[in-house]
Amino acid sequence: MKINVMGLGYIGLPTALIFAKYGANIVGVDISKEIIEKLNAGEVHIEEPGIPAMLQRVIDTGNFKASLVPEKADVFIIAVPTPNQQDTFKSCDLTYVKQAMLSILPYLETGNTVIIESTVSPRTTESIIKVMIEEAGFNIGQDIYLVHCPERVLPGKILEELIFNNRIIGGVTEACTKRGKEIYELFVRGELIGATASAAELSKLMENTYRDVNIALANELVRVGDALNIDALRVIEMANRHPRVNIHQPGPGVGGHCLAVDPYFIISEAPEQTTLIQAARDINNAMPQFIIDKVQELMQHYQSKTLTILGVSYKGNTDDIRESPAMAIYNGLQALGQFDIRVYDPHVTQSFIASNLEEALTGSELALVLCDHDAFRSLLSEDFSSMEKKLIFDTKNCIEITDVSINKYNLGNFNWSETNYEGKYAF
Ligand code: SAJ
Repeated sequence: MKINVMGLGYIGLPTALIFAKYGANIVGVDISKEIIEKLNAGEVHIEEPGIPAMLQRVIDTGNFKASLVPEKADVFIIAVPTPNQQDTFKSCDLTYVKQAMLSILPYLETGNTVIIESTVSPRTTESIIKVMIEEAGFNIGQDIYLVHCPERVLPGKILEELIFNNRIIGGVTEACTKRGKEIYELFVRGELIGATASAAELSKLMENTYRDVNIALANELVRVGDALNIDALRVIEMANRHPRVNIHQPGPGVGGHCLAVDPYFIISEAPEQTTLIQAARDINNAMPQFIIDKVQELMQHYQSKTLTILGVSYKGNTDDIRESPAMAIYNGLQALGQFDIRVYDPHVTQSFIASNLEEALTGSELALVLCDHDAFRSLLSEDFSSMEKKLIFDTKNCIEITDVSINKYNLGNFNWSETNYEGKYAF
């Protein structure tokens, strides 16, 4: 089986490599010359466990090559980004999907399968992609098989989840679904769930929306606890011991290219029916400002000027800063012009990031933890010894230090008043 994978980013590259590992002949296509050259030289441009070794392996076996242009093949998989548009409801931007489709049309032949893995608005495959292929002279379900097979893997665990997660195979016709299943059977060990393309699109979007709404509930609980002087973290811990309750973890906001993006694809198609989804987005979007306000209070209380941000990626153990709430907090604090701000992140390479933790913390008066990287979880009290004031504000509740010489505030159970009746976290 020969496959063209269009788009070699966080999803396209692992997908291409895993198909190659299981014996398919892969041409990975991307519009970036730099990415193509790097990959063909065995170098990876994204951070994801297991990918560098797998790339080397499939280059050695001759099952993978990267190219700027597609080739004739049996299967064409589209895994390009679909960012939000700048319109009222931040709807789905199909520019890259359409470009990828146009670039494969000259290579399409009867019997080929086209698979859309990119996240798209409900009904896109049927009403836009199908029409593009039909206009090129093909019948869907007879000449060309068209399938929406949404990616649902968790960054950080992509290779494992690609194999073991259940996979939705949304065919435009039953024949399309059947063909889609035959393709993914090559490596998927989870169930291959047959569906219509439209139901597959909405399922993918609702999965991320479910998580976004539940995180919003946790973040709202933090604000309630803050207003009522109650430890929200303890509330979450206890409530989650009920057999049917699973409150998610609060944090400095929701980032990444999925949870902070996908709910808008539903909102834009059904604005009047999505009041809850819209409210959740607003709550999560407001978290960076909530953190900035708390940092200002802390800095004022301790009469401090210098602070160190620990972590700027959108979540732990990734270099991805897309839609990162930590970046919004960094920029917001910078814009205040009141503080001397240092930044340290072992995963992200940017000019404003200090080269090591000690350099970032020496002389600092507050360590503001915005990411739960493993490298931060394992920090010891000694790691903070060069600070001018030993103060930590942990918005991810991941630092486990209990040393009494370090003042640690957690998001969810800090108490900013002098009259904290539990006395635990009062200034
Ligand atoms: N977050 C919280 N509290 C939580 C969980 C997450 O604040 O309890 C934050 C994270 O810090 C991060 C954001 O939410 O900023 C998103 O992180 P995530 O780990 O929930 O998800 P993603 O965006 O890395 O990956 C999601 C996954 N979707 C689901 O779990 C339903 C993944 O399976 C999808 O494939 C991926 O989106 C995608 O590509 O759509």
